[in-house]
Amino acid sequence: MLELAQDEVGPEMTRSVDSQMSKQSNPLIDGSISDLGKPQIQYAKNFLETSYASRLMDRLKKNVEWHQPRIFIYGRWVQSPRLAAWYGDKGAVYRYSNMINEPLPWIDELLDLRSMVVQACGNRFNSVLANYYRSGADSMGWHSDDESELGPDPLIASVSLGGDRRFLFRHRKDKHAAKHEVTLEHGSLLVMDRGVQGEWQHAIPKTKREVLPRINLTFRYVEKSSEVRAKTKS
Ligand SMILES: O=C(O)CCC(=O)C(=O)O
Repeated sequence: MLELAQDEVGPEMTRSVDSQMSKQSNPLIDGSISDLGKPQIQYAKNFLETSYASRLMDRLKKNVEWHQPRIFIYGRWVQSPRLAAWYGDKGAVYRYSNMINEPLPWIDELLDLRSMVVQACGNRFNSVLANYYRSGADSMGWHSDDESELGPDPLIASVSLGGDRRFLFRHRKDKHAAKHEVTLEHGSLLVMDRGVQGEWQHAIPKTKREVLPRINLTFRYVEKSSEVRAKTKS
């Protein structure tokens, strides 16, 4: 594990995981989306203390190995409209948009955050996709996190840092179903419970508004059998 340099970290970064989280006894609250049915989306606005979230954002900007992947969508290869990085346990290989992502070894900042998220959700995670939206021109197209290596019914936990962005949901099949929207704020945690990916797609649209840069971290569990399958196919 990387050692955090004391002078860069500040006192709060060295405190226990518990003290970085919101003081609520259960930091997850039901979010504003009530008619997705069960399962639910849960949103904790103040999951991280604001000052901790700000320092974490600065450190992740510097310490994550950001790159701009080429992704295959609508039948062609294009530059992804954001920076990204995939971290996880050895062997947590993740394929999406026709890319095979070998995990980078965990860095301390992400391990600490994973502990907090595990504690809040009671779910195990062996990997995290980091996305860096440099401005309102960066975005994430409609998709579900439904790759086979995530298992049939994954729970996804998503931490947001930096500028607010709109997070949209639309039903996968029912085009007439209402769309839903949550504003993802600095230091928040959004949990998409089991079943959501099968029914709904989500997206971060581009915006012309002045928005601050944003980092999003989606914690996932990549199943072992699929890791092996991914390796033998490649
Ligand atoms: O940036 C976000 O909040 C969304 C990220 C996302 O949809 C994903 O990683 O699958």
